[in-house]
Amino acid sequence: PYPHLLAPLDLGFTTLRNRVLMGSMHVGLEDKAADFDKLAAFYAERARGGVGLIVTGGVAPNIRGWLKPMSGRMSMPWHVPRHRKVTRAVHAEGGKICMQILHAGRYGYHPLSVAPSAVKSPITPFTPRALSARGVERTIDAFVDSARRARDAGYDGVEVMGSEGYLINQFLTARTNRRTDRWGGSAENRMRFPIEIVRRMREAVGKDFIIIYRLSMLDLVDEAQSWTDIVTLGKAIEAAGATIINTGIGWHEARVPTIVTSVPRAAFTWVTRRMKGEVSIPLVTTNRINMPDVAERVLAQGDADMVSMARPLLADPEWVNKARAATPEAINTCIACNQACLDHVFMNRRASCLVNPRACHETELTIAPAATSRRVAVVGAGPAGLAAATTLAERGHAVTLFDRASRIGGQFNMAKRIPGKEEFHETLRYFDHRLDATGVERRLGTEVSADTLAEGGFDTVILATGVLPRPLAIPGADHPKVLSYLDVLQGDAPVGEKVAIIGAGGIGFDVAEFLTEAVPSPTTDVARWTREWGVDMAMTKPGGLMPAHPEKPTRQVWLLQRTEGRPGARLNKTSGWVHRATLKNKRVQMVGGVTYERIDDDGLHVVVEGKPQVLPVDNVIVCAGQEPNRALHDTLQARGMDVRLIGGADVAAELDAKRAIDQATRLAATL
Ligand code: MDE
Ligand code: FAD
Ligand code: SF4
Repeated sequence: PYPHLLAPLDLGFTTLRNRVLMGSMHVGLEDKAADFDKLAAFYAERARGGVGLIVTGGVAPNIRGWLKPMSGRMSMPWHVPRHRKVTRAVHAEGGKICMQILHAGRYGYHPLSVAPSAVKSPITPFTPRALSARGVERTIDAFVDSARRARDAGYDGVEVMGSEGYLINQFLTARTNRRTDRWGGSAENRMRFPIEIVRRMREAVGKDFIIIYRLSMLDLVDEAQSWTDIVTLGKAIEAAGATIINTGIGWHEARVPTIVTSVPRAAFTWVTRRMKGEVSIPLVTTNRINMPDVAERVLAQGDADMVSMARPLLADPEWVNKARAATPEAINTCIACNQACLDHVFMNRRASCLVNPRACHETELTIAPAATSRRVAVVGAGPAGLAAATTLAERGHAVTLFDRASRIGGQFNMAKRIPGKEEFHETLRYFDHRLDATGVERRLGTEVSADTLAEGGFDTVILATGVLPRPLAIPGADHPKVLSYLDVLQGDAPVGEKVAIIGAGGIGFDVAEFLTEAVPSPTTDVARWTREWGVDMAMTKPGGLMPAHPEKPTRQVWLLQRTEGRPGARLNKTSGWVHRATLKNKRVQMVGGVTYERIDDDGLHVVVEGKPQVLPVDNVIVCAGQEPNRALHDTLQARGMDVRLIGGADVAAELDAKRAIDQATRLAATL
């Protein structure tokens, strides 16, 4: 299976076992020496899973290069030994690993940050100090010194982080480099910094050490590098001694999404493709590649020599082994939600994975065979019930899974219908496979009562019965034009041309996208999607941006909330801005501080900023929160049964599959 993906890659002095590079991810375990046993276990599990080459999360070459105060760095003798734990663990599993050297420059979230010029970024509060000419030299030395120490620590190589808007990128563009010395002023001068880093690094580490350079191939910001300059830089980096060139897409401050779930699969491999033939060392492509067929296609069509995947290996450490075994259906697919990985890292929390709570918790959350087998009933086949049932069965318990619906998935069956959330299908495909693989007995289309459960002879009942939508309590709430999101997303109720949505939480936003986007959505088509977001595939101008051409909204929608302020402020950190921009493009009126008066034939009567208004809508859709559905709990407990609550049935909190799956897995790991 997958002949291109699984082919070894000969680098001359060493050979990688396949074409999968695990992309750099800061997971929150790299900053303290005390966390390195956990970090080693995390990487070892991925090496055991067959990955060709791992790249660590970014390590700073000096204090000024910190991402945040006390970030991990590699600049002192005592930084080396802790990394040996990681390299030994990976090598013991037959893997290879490179340490990424990342200098944050003006993205450093601390007052000591430096950059080519004192230009603040729009997404950090600190203005960097401009490096002196000596400071530039010292920074290059720090990169080289880090690489030397990485070699001492047993790494097979390093990756020089030259993209995503970090320090090296800041040197490369007029946007951030206003210098007039030999490090700025002309494109050639601006390129000197990374070229010198790679050249001196190669001299210092010798020939048989991997140097990956992550080249920013599409900046997606203004005043960026032109394609001609990027090619010139790529060639110079090769000449300076790099072994592999990896692709970087978009600065962090770019306003085009690059990795969230609504970005099409393999949406940017055409960028790497443009570099093919310009350099002769292997090229790695990246972004939103998450399944073997996608990776194989990208390589077979010649876009690159390797694929980088980061989050997909959080979701499933066995990804490569499963591809090799030709069982892609067994892969726990990354749905690109960012909820447990990037969102956590941006909030200074340890990363994990929504679909795999063991990620980065390998030593703490272990799934071992149970001492004694129990008979367990799991009621509800939503994410919580599915995670609990399969984990319990894997441990040797006899599990019966009930749902009143005729199919598994619970609310994920609604989520997967939202344009841009097509990936949610994959989680249900995975669980469908895993239910069979672990031997869970399915009893679908079965409304469960306390009697059925009492008579079933179960030792334990796990209630994963989810949530009930909170009803609306205003005059006219029973008007025929009022629908709940269930009516729309589950019941396919017809919806008119003009719609008001009450409640602008995650579900309100999703419903607004559902009502205004065409089907199939641009997420299924790279060309439509790039046009919609203003990405110029011809790369005519530096940065690769062109005017955005949003597709026409299919309805006129008002998205309303009672709370003052801008709707969507509480959406997730790294994806919320994409949802807000999407609805803005669809001309959805987003209004905060709304008082709802009543609903009648004329529409929805509201008061905004003290002024009464009538929104002349055909339908009002209620997305006003949810309550736990625990109807069975008290009766079962009164009968003396061992009953547990998980997921939405325990705490109802809108978009919370992360909590649901985590809680279910942890409970199932200990029963
Ligand atoms: P926000 O609310 O979106 O923006 C704040 C305000 O700034 C404005 N803004 C801009 N104005 C002009 N030009 C721009 N380019 C620009 N960008 C933002 C906004 O409009 C807004 O103004 P307002 O509307 O309020 O008037 O920003 P936020 O502070 O909530 O955060 C935004 C994010 C940083 C989360 C963000 O933009 C991010 O989601 N971007 C995409 C990131 C991404 O997906 N990158 C690709 C891969 S991830 C990766 O490679 C590695 C990640 C590791 C972590 S670090 C680990 C360490 O501990 C990255 C750390 C990055 C530090 C900046
Ligand atoms: P549910 O998924 O609600 O499952 C409960 C199941 O129990 C149902 O299948 C129901 O039929 C069954 N059941 C109930 N009572 C009985 C009974 N008596 N007998 C038999 N069966 C019964 N979350 C995120 O984290 N990220 C997202 O991006 C996201 N997007 C979403 C988009 C939409 C449109 C919606 C509606 C939800 C979204 N969610 C998202 C929320 C997520 O789906 C829920 O957090 C999650 O489904 C909760 O899982 P659960 O297993 O607790 O409950
Ligand atoms: Fe992928 Fe979501 Fe898991 Fe992150 S949390 S690895 S985006 S599935």
